Amino acid sequence: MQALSEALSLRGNTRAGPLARGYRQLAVAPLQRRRGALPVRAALPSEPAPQGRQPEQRGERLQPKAVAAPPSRASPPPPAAKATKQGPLDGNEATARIAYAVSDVAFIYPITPATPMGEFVDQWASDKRKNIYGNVMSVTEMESEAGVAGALHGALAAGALATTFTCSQGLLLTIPNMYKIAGELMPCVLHVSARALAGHALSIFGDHQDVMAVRQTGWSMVSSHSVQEAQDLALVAHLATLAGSVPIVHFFDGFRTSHEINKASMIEMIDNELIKPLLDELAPAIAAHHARALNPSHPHQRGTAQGPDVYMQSIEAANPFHKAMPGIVQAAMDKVAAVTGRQYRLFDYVGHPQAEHVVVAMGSGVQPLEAAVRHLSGEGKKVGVLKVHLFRPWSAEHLLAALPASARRICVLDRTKEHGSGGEPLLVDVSASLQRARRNVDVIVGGRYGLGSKDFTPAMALAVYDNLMRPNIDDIQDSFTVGIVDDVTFSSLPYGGEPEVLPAGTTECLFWGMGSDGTVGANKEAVKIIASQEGMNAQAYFSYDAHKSGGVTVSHLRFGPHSIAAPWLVDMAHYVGVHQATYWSKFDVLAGLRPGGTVLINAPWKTFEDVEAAMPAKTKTRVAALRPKLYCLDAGAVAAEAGLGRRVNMVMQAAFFALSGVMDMSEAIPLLKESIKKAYGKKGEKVVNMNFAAVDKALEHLVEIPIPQGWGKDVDRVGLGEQAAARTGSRTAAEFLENVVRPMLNMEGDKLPVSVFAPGGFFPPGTTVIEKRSIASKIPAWNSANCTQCNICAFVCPHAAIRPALAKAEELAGAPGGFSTVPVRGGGPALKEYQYRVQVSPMDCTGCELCVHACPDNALTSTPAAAMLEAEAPNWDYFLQLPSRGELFDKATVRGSQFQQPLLEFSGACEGCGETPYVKLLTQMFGSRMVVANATGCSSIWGGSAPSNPWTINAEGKGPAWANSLFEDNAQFGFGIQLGIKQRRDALTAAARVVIQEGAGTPALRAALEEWLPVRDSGALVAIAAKAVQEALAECGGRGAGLAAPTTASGEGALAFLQSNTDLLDKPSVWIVGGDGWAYDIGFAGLDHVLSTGEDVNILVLDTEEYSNTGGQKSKSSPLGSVVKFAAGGKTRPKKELALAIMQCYPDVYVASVSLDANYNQVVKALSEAEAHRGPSLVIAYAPCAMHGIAEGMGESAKDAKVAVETGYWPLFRFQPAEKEGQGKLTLDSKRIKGELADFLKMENRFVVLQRKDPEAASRLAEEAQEHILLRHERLKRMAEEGKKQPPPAEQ
Ligand SMILES: Cc1ncc(C[n+]2csc(CCOP(=O)(O)OP(=O)(O)O)c2C)c(N)n1
Ligand code: SF4
Ligand code: SF4
Repeated sequence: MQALSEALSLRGNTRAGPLARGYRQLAVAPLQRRRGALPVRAALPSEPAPQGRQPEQRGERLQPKAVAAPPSRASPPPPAAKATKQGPLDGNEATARIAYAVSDVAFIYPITPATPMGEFVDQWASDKRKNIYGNVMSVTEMESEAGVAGALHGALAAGALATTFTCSQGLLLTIPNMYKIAGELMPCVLHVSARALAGHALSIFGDHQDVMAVRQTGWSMVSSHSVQEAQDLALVAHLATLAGSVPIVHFFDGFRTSHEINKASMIEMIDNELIKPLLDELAPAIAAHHARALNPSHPHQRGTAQGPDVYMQSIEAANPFHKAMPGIVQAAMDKVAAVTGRQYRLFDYVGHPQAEHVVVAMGSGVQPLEAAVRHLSGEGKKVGVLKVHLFRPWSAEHLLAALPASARRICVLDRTKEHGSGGEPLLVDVSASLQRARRNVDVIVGGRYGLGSKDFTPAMALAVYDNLMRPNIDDIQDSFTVGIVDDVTFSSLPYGGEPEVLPAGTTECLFWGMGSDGTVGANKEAVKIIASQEGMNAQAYFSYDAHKSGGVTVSHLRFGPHSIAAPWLVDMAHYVGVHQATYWSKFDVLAGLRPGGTVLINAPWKTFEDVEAAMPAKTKTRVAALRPKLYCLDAGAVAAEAGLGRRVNMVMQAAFFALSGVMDMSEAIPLLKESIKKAYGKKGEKVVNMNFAAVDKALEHLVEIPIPQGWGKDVDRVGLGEQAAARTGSRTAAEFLENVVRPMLNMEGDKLPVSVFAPGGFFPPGTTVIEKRSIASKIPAWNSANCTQCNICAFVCPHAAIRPALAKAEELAGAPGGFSTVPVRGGGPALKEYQYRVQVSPMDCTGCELCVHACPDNALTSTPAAAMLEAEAPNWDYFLQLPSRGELFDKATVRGSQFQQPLLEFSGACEGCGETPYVKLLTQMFGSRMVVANATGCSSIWGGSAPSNPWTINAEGKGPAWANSLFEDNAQFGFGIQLGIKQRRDALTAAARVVIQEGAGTPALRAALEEWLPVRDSGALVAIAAKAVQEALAECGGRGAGLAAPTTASGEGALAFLQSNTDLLDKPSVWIVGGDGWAYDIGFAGLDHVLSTGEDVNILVLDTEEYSNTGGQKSKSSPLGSVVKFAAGGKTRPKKELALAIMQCYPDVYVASVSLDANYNQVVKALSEAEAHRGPSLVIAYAPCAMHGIAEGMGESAKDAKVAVETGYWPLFRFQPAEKEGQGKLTLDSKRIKGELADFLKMENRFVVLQRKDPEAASRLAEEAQEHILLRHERLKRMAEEGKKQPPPAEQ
């Protein structure tokens, strides 16, 4: 094994030693009750409060609880476990169950990975589930986390038992109110799936940056390290906050704990029946909370302004409450232990009782450390790990009591980074505690790990101990990193191979799936099925790439007879499932396979030659070395035959059960079918039966592929698949693409060293050009005979994967044979010499079929991908070499726009996404001078998930400059960009005038500047004049020294300034782009403000009518009666009329409501008018989304969009402001209403679901909506009539 690892350079050295690969049982000090701990009763008041108690009124003070003496290290064994239900669940659900059970009110807002907690409580509330007080929780979604925090503060002030869930940027928005809530000593728990913060980049993944950013707010902070703890300590937090009247942040690691499904023997759900008595004991505390509430019958004032005389004393007055919290939290831990048998302490120590080397950490990272401790103890090392459960208030006494007296060398691990600090927070706290207690140790060092969910494994944990155990104390590295290669500041610790630390009998599996193929869902079900077996434990974790759909998913599954505490990725799998045949040739899918493991590939291959033909060199090396058992199964064919399209999940899952031997197939099949019923029952019997058929057929198609004897000596040949992947047509910096982008795309980004990344997080444009995802099963084939050359196919394509080509006869001489063309239609003599063709990029097409359905002439046919890939790949490569002929056409027409190079291509959006065509069109109209401020949302994810940058450049190197600031501040961010540009261009104008006045430069330059000055602010006219100035400046020789401002006194100074700022001669077109969640909710205040300023910015709202990026939650744009997340029972309030509101408030704002699929011309017109308007513009664009559940699929979304407009559901109009208020003109482009709203509602699942679930509510809401639509239409008609009476608006 070791030799093999070295040969493959995969895992480095595996630890030597006789015990190195075995699972070691560590002799841990017996769990003992700590002497001196506060008796539970004393900490948790048990006396009922007197009726009508009004402490403030009677001059009573809120009393802090007694402080617990620090415990000694001796503890008695935990009490026996009480019977509770077991269940495989993830950290979010485990936490939400407790929060729901013990709270009456929740305010929610979506943010990954905390969103599911909000979704759970919303669902349970809509199911009318009762909490332990017999109440249904009141759940309200707010417009942002700032709103959540304000509402939470209010509910607490009113005496409610209120809670919330959030993380990352959301947690940051709550900070101002966190201070208030803590300052007012309110009992409350905020549950956090801890996540990274957006700095140089956004990251939805886990670390402790967000919770560390609130450690100063005065909230207590409780850290859970596993799914089990997330549940248990959630309860501890709720109990302790009530007992101590200090609010508590309860946090656990985002994704690793929040999304890990785990059923170890210890995952036991605490029944409400067990919780109830604990809360009963706290009745006096709850009564006190009620008594302190704002109430006119016993009023008091809070939140006053205080002067220097008393402000400080008032702060210090709260000291006793905070000092009491450690004792109170421990007491709550003891209470929970009494009912569950699971005993926690503020600091839990695991390891040798006389350990010399101790690591301190918190979060899921403690589990690899424990594994390392077990491993090293097997080698006789005296090591240990101190796990922090209570981070705030920091209790030095408890820390010192838990730390073995023998500890001489201490390492503190932080899962956060504080640039510029003397050390990360946990390190600082531990160091200060030891120093202040004069506790002598030889060394304390700190290290960082796991940022943004970087995997932290036992091998890395061993490296941390190795560092600590270096013979020479001076060699111990401080402020190190582990898990990366830092070749810039050389902070990283080297680490070796993974030790075998899992319990005997644990089976590990990896599944490579595609975003939309159902693999992740199937694995979630598989883990539940396995875990439901007596004596079986299972764990599942999922990693994803950045694409919205069609991206790579890797599922990591473990199961076995013992509990599994392993929060790190599988890298020695017994089973690897490759659910997409192309992955076999694209990724190093066998990198995580153990020798002799089983591999199942979803492919039609029947022989080893078939398999080999698609094997890249790396896979050949691995197959030769690992000699896996290979199987193929044409799951695509089985799924298609069963009517399931490309959802191969059930087929592959059935085969997994058969091959993994996890259980007998006679047991597995009924369980699988049961899970199918549960998963698809809502979709009807037909879908259930289709999945049954897929399961039944799966094993018939399973083919074992023996590896021929002696095969594998010649492993250097490059497989066909690799050749295909190498065909890139790259147009951006080749080195960066090869050294950074490609490894990241190949899922090998973890191996990249620090030195390849530009500090600041900048990425070059156009990197998606090398992705070549090849995810389409069918690709459109062009029939030139039917084609009328309208270019609508290109217009609607979300991925810029189909484009019109124009070529001169002489250029066609070298074209591939299949590059057939026809004479171009129309355009007069200028186009006479050109031939026309519609060209598809087969490897970038997603097979959504939008173009096929949009083609009015039946000139496109969906054709099996294999044939199209072969035929069209050379044609596409040839097409890319042809020059762009955009200048021959008017950009502001549907047809002409599509001859312009799209500067947004091959994004990671879902197949058929309705957002991208708008933005792609924008780039075709204004791309070479566009600056985009993009709100966080789908558009920032499909538009900017490293390394995939779909924003690209033209042949001159010009293209949209794109940036994402945050979700909530996008309007202000774009506004700032606009003002910055304006200020700099004003300076340019001043310099131009000085050059002219002073006679600087050449006469040609001055003439060019004279031409430029009057048109400088016209995007349409300035380009030619700007080019002339630029050429004339180049003729002047010399180069400006980059002066910050022109020296107006000097013509030469002004000339130098012009020369160094030529990139501002063109007029940048500033676009502020985002979704409805941003525009209607969290960013509305900013949007409103920016529109009120009169500045020349353009705002495009991609209105999917829900928060699509976080999974489809309600926004104020969501329509009446739609079933969206956070409105599980159907939305009962109408959609906010944003366009009407803005027209009403700000008559100088250009406003349009558009729908690309319903009226191509109107969109082009609206975007042109918006851009030309010298003031603010707002374009609200209807964007069909995969979340809408379009019955006929996203390929038919245009049909829905048309019916939406016809029925008046989505009106089309444009409001052109006039110089004089009241003279603006509204053009109603959807003049007549045809048909009824019901015609539209039945086309989409978001409405149909309610019709099924609650027909009475559905028809009532539909009636209301119909009425609203008719009234709105009449209102728009009236406004349009009014507009007609006005004089025509002044030329802009
Ligand atoms: C302050 C903050 N809260 C929550 C989030 C999580 N978040 C990211 S995108 C998004 C939804 C975006 O919805 P929308 O604006 O409608 O755009 P769409 O995804 O539909 O295009 C949310 C809630 C965040 N990034 N920042
Ligand atoms: S099928 Fe979809 S992705 Fe492919 S070319 Fe047509 S519209 Fe574009
Ligand atoms: S808007 Fe909808 S269709 Fe588009 S990427 Fe987002 S989830 Fe997918």
